[in-house]
Amino acid sequence: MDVERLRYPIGLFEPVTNPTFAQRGEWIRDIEAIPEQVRLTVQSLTPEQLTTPYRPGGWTVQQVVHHMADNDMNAFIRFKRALTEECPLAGSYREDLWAQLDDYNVPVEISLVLMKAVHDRFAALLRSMRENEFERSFISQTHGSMSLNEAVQRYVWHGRHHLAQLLSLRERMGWNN
Ligand code: NI
Repeated sequence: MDVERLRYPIGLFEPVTNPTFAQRGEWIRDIEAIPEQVRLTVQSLTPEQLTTPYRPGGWTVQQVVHHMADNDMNAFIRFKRALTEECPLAGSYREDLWAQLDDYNVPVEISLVLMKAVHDRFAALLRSMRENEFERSFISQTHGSMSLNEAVQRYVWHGRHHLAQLLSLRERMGWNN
């Protein structure tokens, strides 16, 4: 299997331009479900399995889980700033360097709890939003102007994307624990 397929098991992000109420409801349910799915995927892994790269040259399982929590926190802050400020310039973060910092050595359990908490807060916020609020936007330093409609979809894609990397590794390695 080629490396790009291992890296992007669900493909690249492709936003829906004018999502329906039903589509958005599905994304919110995904946001609520993903932390538990990640938990089920990694909670029984051994220390050796947790330090296995999900692809050659890629992050380990443990780094992927900590990265997911870091990304969720950043995304939640960007989102809330756009709801309360006029098109703010969103902060960036060096995910490659964050993954090298020492807090990535704490047990994955800590990020599983963190991820669940951020996702539940995010889902509650999304359920409270009026249609026109999804038109609000922020400036991403990597993607330019981004509406909250798109930001929600990116958030869901990001969770599914990394979950699929972990599931694909489990399957390739034949881990049954
Ligand atoms: Ni990521």
